[in-house]
Amino acid sequence: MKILKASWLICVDENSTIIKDGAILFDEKIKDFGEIESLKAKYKDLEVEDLGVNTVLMPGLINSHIHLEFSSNSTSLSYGNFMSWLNSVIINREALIEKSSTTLINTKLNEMLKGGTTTIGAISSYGFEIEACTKTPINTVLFSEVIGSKADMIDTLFTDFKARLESAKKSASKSFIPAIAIHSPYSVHPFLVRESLRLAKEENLNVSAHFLESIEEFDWLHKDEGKFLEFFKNFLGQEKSATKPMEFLQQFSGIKNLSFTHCVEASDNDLEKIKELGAVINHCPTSNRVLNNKRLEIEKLKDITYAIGTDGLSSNNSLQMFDELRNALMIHTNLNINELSVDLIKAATLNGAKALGLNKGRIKQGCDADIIVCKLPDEVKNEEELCTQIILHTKEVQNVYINGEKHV
Ligand code: MCF
Ligand code: FE
Repeated sequence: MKILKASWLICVDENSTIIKDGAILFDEKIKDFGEIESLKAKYKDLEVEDLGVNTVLMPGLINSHIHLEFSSNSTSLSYGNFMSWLNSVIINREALIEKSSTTLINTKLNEMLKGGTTTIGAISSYGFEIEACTKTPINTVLFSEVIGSKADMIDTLFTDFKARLESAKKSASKSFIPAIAIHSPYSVHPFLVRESLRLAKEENLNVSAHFLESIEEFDWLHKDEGKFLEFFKNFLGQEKSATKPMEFLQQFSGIKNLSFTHCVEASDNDLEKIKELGAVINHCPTSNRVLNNKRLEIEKLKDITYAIGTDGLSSNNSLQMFDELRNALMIHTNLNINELSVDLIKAATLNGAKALGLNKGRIKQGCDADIIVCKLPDEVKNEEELCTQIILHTKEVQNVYINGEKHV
């Protein structure tokens, strides 16, 4: 067992507790924490490792929504509006997937680890990132994705989805947890939604879905019109949406660990339903900016929990959580920066753990010891500014512990 001591300890709890000269005692779980002097007095025989000046101990970062399969993209996809992006995905998808090798995904995971990410929620359409995810120390919840709305294809699509899920299940472990993603209300046939949710309930699997990220999706789902009408007519000969947003949401009742990604066009009623379902919103600020020029109004969410995801390199220039947090700070201009920073750190740790159903994301007795150490360039005098300064100044972290083991 080990005691680590830093200048600050961010606990991430209901009261946003921050402890000056704080310390944590842990093996694979957190055993105790508090002010260094009280821990020293309690555990006289244990050695203390002082992490140095201007250091911060906090829970590891949880990237609740990422697509590793698109890791080879940098400039191939079009940004600015959702339809251009979608068309560019259709054109470039095969080439991008081809280039996203296990070696490339390994490299990305390693960079993420150095940046303080200790857990990811990875959306998987093909399953070829499984190998890299089972080898990285980063905890992975792997969401096998069901997608497709063509009626004459549903049997094939469902069989393929189940095969991918089964292959993920073969690698299941404490740090690799198979789960289910339903791509979105517009792209998944109601039969596939129903059957994959049935499976999720039977096997008690986490579920995640993209939900109302573009105005085009809103117009199509609510009114059967807009740019999606053209798209569906041309590609699938379909003129009516198969579901309404509320009908889609209703089907998720009874899922324990549930999250919806984006939700920037969700109505007040939709948000009310999301709250009732106990779901978490995965907030991907950069993706929303580049694909849809839209900001999730987090100030309207009130008691809906939101977590932070980078999405994939298909809609971001970085997979680093601290880059994403900096972008979040810059787009939510109507909120007090220091209060927002405290909220964002919680979103990137404890709320991510809620989205993924994990006993992580906070410094509390009994929680998994996923801990990072940030090193600030200089002294922070005001506790109120600590989270802001960390978000502004951290690119790589000093140390990373996952399940009590040191990896950086
Ligand atoms: O979250 C972003 C934007 N919205 C929807 N899908 C994706 C995103 N990044 C990657 N995707 C994937 C999705 O999982 O794109 C594929 C799906 O497999 C094509 S369908 C839009
Ligand atoms: Fe996504």
